[in-house]
Amino acid sequence: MPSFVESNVIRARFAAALSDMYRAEVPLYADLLTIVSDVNERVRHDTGAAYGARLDVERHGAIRLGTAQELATMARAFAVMGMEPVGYYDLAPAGVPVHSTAFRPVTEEALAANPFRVFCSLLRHDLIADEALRAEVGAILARREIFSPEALDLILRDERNGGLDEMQADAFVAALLDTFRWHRDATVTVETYQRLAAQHRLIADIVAFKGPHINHLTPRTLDIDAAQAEMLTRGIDAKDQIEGPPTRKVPILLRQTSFKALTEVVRFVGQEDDQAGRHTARFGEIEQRGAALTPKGRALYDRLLAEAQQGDAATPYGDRLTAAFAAFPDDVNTLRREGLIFVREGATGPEPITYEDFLPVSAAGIFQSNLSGEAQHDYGQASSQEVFEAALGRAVTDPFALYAAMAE
Ligand code: OOG
Ligand code: NI
Repeated sequence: MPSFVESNVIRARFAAALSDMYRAEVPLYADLLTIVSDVNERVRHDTGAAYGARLDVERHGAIRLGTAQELATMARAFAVMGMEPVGYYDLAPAGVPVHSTAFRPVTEEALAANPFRVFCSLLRHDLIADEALRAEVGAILARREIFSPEALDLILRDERNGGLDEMQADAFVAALLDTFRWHRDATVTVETYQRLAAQHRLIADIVAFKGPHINHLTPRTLDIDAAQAEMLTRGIDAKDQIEGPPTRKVPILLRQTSFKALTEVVRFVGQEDDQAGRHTARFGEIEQRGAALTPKGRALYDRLLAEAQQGDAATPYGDRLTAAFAAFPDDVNTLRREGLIFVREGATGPEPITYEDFLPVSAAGIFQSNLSGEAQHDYGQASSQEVFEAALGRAVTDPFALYAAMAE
């Protein structure tokens, strides 16, 4: 009987390897890690609050895939690491031609072992209006294989045998890491790249390269306002608006801020070395996580956020947000009594359950902040969760059901 490496352990190794790779490729990310770890240290010291060891390694990443087949295989690769697709995010209403899910561990035990999660988007070919270009995109993507033969073989072994041994687990981590790597060489000519980018810059990012390079890796901070202030002090080009709810005593959901994408040197097909092309893809982001909201709490959140967004443009957005959220209770007992948050019974009373997912409005803001100058796109409202799930090869898990189970 071979002894298998736990999926939690494979996930932790993969997340660490990805973080090392990204740190080497994107120096800004190393700065973010330093800032976040300093801030977290200070908050822990000042509040005396105990946070599990998961916080020190907590990250989420994001990738964008081109085809249903890539998504289906990626789901199998994540399954090796105990990560399931949770939630459906439709980005089309925000003018981004993708729909997405988040691959993440789902049990309390697995989250405590390592909470690594990946926001994973799939290009919606049906939203490419130009028919000839849509066909070309299909043909370009059909020619690429984003997984190495070793990775495919090890996924299959895991499925057949029910796990991977030590050597196989390490080989799997190394092989899958290659899929997330940045490639300087594009797979298309500069002319094709420009036609793709003219349709939508994100389409060029998804289609013109060998694989779905990881585009950011986000550490979790205990105080995003402090971390944001520290960024500005260090001259980092942060977005001026934090996405999500305002500062509160009891944090809810997710607050995020991101930093401008890097301009990368790339080489298009047929280009000489000295004709370096340019592409912007990879960026930095930090986030603070708060309590998971019940459907009732989420409805209130969505209503107040819309109120702030539609409010008087003469009032600064931050003020509108604070004013709107005055209607959202801000102490654990009231939040619990009114059924707005999920809680578990801890040693010292009710403890909010941490939100482990993403927010489509914030995600759209993150996409947009890295597409400055991109025209507004109107893709209408037709959501297609069924199409996404058919591509995925299974249904996505409902996040509310997971929180409800943890709250029992
Ligand atoms: C993903 C954007 C979404 C977040 O934190 O909401 C995201 C992307 O740009 O590919 O990562
Ligand atoms: Ni993100």
